Amino acid sequence: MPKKQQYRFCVGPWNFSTGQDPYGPAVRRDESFDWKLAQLKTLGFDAMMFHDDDAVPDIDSKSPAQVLREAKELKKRLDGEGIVAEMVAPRLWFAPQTVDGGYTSNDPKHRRYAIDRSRQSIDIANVLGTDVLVLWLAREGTYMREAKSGARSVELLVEAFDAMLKHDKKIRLAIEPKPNEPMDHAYLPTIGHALAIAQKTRDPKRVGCVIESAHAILAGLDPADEIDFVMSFGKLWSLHLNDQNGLKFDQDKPFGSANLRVAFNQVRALERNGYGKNGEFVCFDVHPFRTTTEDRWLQHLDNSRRTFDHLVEKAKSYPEKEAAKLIADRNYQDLDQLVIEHLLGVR
Ligand code: GLO
Ligand code: MG
Repeated sequence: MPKKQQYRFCVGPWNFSTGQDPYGPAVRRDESFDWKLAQLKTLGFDAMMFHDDDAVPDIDSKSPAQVLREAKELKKRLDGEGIVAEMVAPRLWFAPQTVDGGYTSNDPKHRRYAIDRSRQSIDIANVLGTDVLVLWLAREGTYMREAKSGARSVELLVEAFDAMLKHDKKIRLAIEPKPNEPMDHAYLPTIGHALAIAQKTRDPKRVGCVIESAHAILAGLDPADEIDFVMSFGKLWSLHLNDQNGLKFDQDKPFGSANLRVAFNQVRALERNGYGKNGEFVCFDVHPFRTTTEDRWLQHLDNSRRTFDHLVEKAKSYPEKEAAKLIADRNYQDLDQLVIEHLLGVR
């Protein structure tokens, strides 16, 4: 019997952000990791996402043995709080070695660094009890296209993914596509690109995706269509829900904050494809507004989860029969209004 669909929620430590941006410093106090961890259960979250250096701070200054020791200590703390590690992601965009990208850097030493660090992230994932390695390919692109060969970069990405798949027979690579920022153009901008490159690796069935709503919107796509598309391949292994007001910098607004209808359609797509039935989590990659004061700075997480829950109810109570009749009559004019009035709660 298929499992009942139910949602479990997840967030990363970076989502408790202090409000620093390129134009100004932090506006909220920073809190300890333990404090962040302790908030999760009270907010109704069951899991945490980890960059490798969230799990083991100052990771590059530590020996492999020390890194694993600290990962084991973290696992104990997570168990103590009843929190699961959802994924580990190598944070390859901070280090001096990855200024020009990691896997696609023109410098072989830097490519080696990126691959070694990714393999170490897999070891950390093993200790933390997750088989998902998230790859947000932040700097795998260029500021100007003449700086790298696009064709060679595809080969280099495949080489890097193959090295990770070879390192561990169980690990699944979940690529998180984003079209731009920090780079002018990224090499894997959409879910279609991620699925296509998976086919070139040594084990395509272990290369899948994470969708982030804002990233799809930045690519000019509808995140609900991206969800339907990747789920028809059985490859949506994680999800970063948030919102984005058009083609700007990556805003990471609370889920549903900019476009409730687009958010509703994402939830409908998750419902219709049974997201969560294989243990996948709903993660919110959201940040508080910079104007948010310290006493309200968990609200973006609570609000995103509440909006999600309400939209699940809206998806379940959507007047399917009435909609089907309008679709059969090709009466999309009234279908449009049906959706609007359903969301407004007046019908
Ligand atoms: C930034 C990304 C980022 C990733 C995270 C996990 O645009 O969304 O938040 O999701 O670093 O790798
Ligand atoms: Mg994200």
